[in-house]
Amino acid sequence: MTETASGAEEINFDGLVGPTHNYAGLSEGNLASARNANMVARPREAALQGLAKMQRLRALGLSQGVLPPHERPNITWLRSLGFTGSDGEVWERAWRTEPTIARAALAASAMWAANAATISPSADCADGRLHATVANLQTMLHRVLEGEQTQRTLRCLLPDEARFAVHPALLPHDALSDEGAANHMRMAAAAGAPGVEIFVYGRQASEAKTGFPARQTLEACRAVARSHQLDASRAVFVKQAPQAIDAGAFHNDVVAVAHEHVLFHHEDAFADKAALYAEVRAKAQGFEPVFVEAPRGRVGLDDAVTSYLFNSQLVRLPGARSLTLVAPTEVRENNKTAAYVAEMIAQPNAAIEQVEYVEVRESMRNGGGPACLRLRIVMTPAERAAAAQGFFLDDALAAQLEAWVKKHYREALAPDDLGDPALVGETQAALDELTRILPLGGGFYPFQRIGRD
Ligand code: SUG
Repeated sequence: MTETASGAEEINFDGLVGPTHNYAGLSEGNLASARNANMVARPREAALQGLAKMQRLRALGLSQGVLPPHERPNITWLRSLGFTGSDGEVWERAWRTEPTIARAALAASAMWAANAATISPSADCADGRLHATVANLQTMLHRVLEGEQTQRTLRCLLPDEARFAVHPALLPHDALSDEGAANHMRMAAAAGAPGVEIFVYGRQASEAKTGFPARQTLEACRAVARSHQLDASRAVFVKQAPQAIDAGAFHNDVVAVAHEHVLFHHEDAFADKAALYAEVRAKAQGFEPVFVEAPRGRVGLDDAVTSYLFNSQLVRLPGARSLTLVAPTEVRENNKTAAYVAEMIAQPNAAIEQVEYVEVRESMRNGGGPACLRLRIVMTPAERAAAAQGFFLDDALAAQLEAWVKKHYREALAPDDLGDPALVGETQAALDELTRILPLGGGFYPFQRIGRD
């Protein structure tokens, strides 16, 4: 059951793809980002695919929220680095003289809301509040810029401090490297029941670095668990297998996903699977964990990473006996993953008994599947009522957002278009209008507050 006696419900909040969606090859260790660097991006299609995915989940009977894109290009940041002139001039000069900085300032990566924060439902937290810690995303220059706005967004969404604790990002340092919910899973008898929170890290701060970046440290995981006032008897810290990171699983959610009593994962996801199973079994309250493991003989890590099989959303549709996997269409296009899924759902008494395929190809090309695009927030009815209502998607809001995308977004963004000073005015006009569609308020985006030149 998604709902307990308390009526708590897991709500997916998806990041709305921003108007500067592009392929800049910014993320070392993210194979799709590297492979598709400098491709022509289709921002309008990307945003519409994201909205269609949200609407599909609503049509299946699930609640859905939406989070706004960030201000990009990030002119405020560029000014802090000494660029001057009109906003268009700042952008044109930065693009011409500081390509690395400018590309980071343009990235629409806040769309991957799984990296926005780590969320602990109130049922898990000693003070009975719902806790959120903004992710510092310090591994990648283009992503470390996200924390500031994410914090303001979450404070808009979760305004009541008696019910919600929104913690700022951990100090952005290598020792406290934190990528939010992408490296965090929760298992529970039902959404509103006390859960086992599983924090997945790639390295300890003291460990020597080899291979692709391990973006999450154990120290960051423990800091989040402490701040959220989790009971040690229900928190688990587990190391990601280094070979998974080196195969392109830059976040745990590329090789594992959990919902309620089910953990679906690749055989090579964790450094010590047996220890994880034993600890989760010992700490589970009121439920028997079910581990669904995809063996490497059926699905190689390479297939997991190219298809994003595990970057699916695992959900319980209203009234359903078992769970549904909301998977990217790439899983269906890969013979091995398609066959594996067909067989998995056909098992008698399968824990995951249905699959729904969704098309988020523009996001996938940058290494973001259906699960990357959403931040899960479990809310009790009282918390939901206390949250800002305008972030919850309904048909009217979806239609407004769709019209807004069609009005403002370019159809295509080629590498040569990115330095165009006109892009600044266009994106600012779009975001300015968005503050009147979502409950962000005037002055939400820095360009609205600062009188320039
Ligand atoms: O951080 N890609 C993102 C993808 C994040 C996916 N999120 C989860 N797995 N939860 C990243 O690597 C690529 C941007 C570019 O290259 O233009 C990028 O940032």
